[in-house]
Amino acid sequence: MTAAPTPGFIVGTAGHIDHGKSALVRALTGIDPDRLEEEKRRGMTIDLGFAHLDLPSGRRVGIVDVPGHERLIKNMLAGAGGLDLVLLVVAADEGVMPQTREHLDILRFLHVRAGVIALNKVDLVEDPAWLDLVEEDVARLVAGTFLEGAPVIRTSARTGEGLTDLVAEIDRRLDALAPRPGDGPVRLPVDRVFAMAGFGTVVTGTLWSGRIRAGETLEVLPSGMGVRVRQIERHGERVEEVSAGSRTALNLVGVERADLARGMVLATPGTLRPATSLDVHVRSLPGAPLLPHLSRLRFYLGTAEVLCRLHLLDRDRLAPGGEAFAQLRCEGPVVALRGDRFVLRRYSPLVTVGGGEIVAVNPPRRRRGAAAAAALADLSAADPAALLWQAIAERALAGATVAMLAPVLGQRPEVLAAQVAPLVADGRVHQIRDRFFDARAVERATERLLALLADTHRQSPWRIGIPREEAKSRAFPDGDDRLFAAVVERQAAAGTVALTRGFLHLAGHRPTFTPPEGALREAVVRAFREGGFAPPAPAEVAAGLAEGPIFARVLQSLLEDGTLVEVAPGVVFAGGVLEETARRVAAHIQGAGAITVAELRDLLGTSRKYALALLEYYDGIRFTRRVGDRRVLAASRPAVP
Ligand SMILES: Nc1nc2c(ncn2[C@@H]2O[C@H](COP(=O)(O)OP(=O)(O)OP(=O)(O)O)[C@@H](O)[C@H]2O)c(=O)[nH]1
Ligand SMILES: [Mg+2]
Repeated sequence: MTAAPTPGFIVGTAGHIDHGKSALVRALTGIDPDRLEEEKRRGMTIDLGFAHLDLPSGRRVGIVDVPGHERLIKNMLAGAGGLDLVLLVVAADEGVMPQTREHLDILRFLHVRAGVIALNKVDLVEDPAWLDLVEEDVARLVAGTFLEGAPVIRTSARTGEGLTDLVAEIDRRLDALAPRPGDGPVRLPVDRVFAMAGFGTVVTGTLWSGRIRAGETLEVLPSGMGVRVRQIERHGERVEEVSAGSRTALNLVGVERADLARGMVLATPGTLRPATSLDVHVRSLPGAPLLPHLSRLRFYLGTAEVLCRLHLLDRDRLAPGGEAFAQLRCEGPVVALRGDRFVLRRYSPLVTVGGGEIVAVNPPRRRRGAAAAAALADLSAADPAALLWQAIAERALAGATVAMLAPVLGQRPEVLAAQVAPLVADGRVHQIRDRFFDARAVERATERLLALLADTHRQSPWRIGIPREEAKSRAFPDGDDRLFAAVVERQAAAGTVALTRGFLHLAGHRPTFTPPEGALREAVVRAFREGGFAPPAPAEVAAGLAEGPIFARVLQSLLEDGTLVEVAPGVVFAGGVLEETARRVAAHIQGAGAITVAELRDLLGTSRKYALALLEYYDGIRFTRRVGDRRVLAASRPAVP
């Protein structure tokens, strides 16, 4: 086994049909990229072809050869996604042609970083002035693009002229390129799937990021199916591990050929999530038609093609050459990450109309308007820490673990754990066990809680406060329970709130009563006390004393502070009476071993209705325990129920 391979580079061809892309690949590598029988018969490339090239520096690069035919742009797009450097081929006899332009447009949208231009078939041109003219044309074409200033090498795939220079220039340009990230999650858009006799299913693709080791389990997206990598091939050689920037063939276990197709993505499990809605920045080509809001377009990302609609946010149409923040609503799942580049083509006729960059994956629906576009612009400018903070903020009071954030941000959980630490340290994010919360959201909710308590005290000074659970659901809707507990604890420690009989209240608050309320409280308590073991129904008490809201208020206050206890709906005992019955129940059970409803009825000289309500109440608070139709004392009963 060798040491971990360094990330590699992929060189791709581009250019008009018949300009000699495949011929150049063959001349440079000795490998014919046109592998299909139909391609050989028709003398044109139909689908992607692959080869590899050893450069003078000693590095071996993967080569992707694309078709030039205008009807095969879809295949070209599947190959263009993973390129580091493009070899733009322009036939010297024909010069710049429509797909020379269209391929260049696509490569610009995809942010291909570097390139070399081959002015090919120079053996067919005798007039050097013509070559100069074509070269000027090419210079005009690439002016203002990533190919401006790129070397133009005059070549002939037929005679071999210029090929040494071409190889040297490719090598030199790659020297200047930073390698792809090898430490990110695995991401491999599938470009080919086939079954090999006695070998099972094989997929090929360009590894965009991360590294894959033999034996590892990957996830197929969008289906989410798990697959194991049995064997890895890189440039036709078996290896134990591949890194980003490699043409890769994987022999997979646990999957049928029919379960896989071009357009799918293999990824580190849990790091990517299919989406149908995307926040994007789009740009339309100067020569494109006007694109109205809701235009139906074809969306290309990686090796995938999906239909979508363009939801313009701050305008009704995108003018040719214009740019805008927008949403794409896709008709099928796409596997995308922030920062990915994509291409848009018209549904019909099939022409490239634009492209752009993903700003957010599965974003909330945005109401159209300038504010939505401005929010998207801010989001697009945010740095990784700000994005992480925002992803946490979007989870509001429910909070998120790094494992939950990983697919949202397309990062490994351990990378996110490192990124979140400074946010916790500087107080922007609260951590409770393994969950993270936006400090601003917690702050707002805490203020809401204090305001809610103050409000309640003002409106209902006779109440102790608000039941803890009700306070949570009103001030911390959908909030994490541990977060709420932590906030209450912190506020209690700071002396702002307190908990009494399960009611949350501001620390200084005590229930207060108006003189009529105070008088009524005494009268109501007296009525229930006098009822003893057969207390009156609340409605009867009300009828004798005071009807209406004042009675309801006073009764509630007596129930909340425990002066009265509602043992069953409509059955209310005075607290002291209840203690007396409990003492009698306990004494009876200790003497007789158990108590029945009839025994308690006789013991209290009351009716069966009260005896039953009392015993069920004692069962409920786990003072007694029911065994058949008798009650015994519960093992760990409250001292005084
Ligand atoms: N004379 C001459 N012919 C060439 C040269 N390069 C390619 N050809 C011929 O041009 C024709 C097209 O070459 P390909 O390599 O298939 O062209 P391509 O760009 O790959 O075409 P597509 O893949 O269909 O877009 C073939 O007949 C080649 O033999 C060259 O440098 N000189
Ligand atoms: Mg070809």
